[in-house]
Amino acid sequence: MSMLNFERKYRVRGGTLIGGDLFDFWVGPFYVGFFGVSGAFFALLGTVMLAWGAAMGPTWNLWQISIAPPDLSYGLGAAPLYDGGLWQIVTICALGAFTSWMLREVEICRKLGIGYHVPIIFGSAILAYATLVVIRPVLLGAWGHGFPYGIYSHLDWVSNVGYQFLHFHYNPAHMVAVTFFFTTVLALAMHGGAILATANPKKGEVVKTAEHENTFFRDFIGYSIGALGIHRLGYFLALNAGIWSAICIVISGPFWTRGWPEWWSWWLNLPIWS
Ligand code: UQ1
Repeated sequence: MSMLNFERKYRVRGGTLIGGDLFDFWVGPFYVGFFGVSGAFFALLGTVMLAWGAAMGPTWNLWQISIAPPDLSYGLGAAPLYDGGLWQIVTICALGAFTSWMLREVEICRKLGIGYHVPIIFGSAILAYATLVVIRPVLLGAWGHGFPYGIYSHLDWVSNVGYQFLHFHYNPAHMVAVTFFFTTVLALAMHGGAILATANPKKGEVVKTAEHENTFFRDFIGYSIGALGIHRLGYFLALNAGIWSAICIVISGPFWTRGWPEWWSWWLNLPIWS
């Protein structure tokens, strides 16, 4: 596979966290490294476990396949393979694969001599997943509190857990998380629109530069955050979306057991009303 012209500068040796030069190689355009090998191992093993569970299950309908966690009665113990054990292995493989991917990102950052922004923000996505299937189940005392691995079944789980707290939209941390998700998407849409409009003008117009982007937003909304600023803002918004998602689910059960609408009683009970 041929190299892109900038790769000669960036495809450099070293920066590995483990294994020295042993795994410091590429397959085509892809850096491998120790964590490329471990990531492929966990991803493959986890996928095979899911397929095995599907083969044992009642359906091959892609929408209905579900690999469920153990019954609550197993607590935090290891469950039999066909009674939640597969789910436990898949969970280990998923966390192994996600963490491998993050550490491979760290190695690539070290090769490039850049900061760790990318692996750090990917870590917030891993944190949100780990909160659902490890941290919260451990705090509640049973793996059975994790969500099932299936397309419809995980949606049913979200719905059921939501109704368990009467109305999950009253969870204040959920409100914050949703707001960060929506604002992330708004900012990314504005930024994508700005970059595409600047770089791909219509036929007959010249390609424009950063000052046109600033001018557009100053004309349009009276403010431009700037080329570096928009990326810092996007990073802040996306990081917080992951973090507040983790917070909103970890407090539901371990730290608040009643309906979320009732949490707002603190407002009605303020002494200023009497
Ligand atoms: C912005 O100000 C800016 O700087 C020039 C961008 O870079 C191209 C952008 O993509 C966006 C979306 C904005 C506007 C952002 C805010 C928060 C006003």
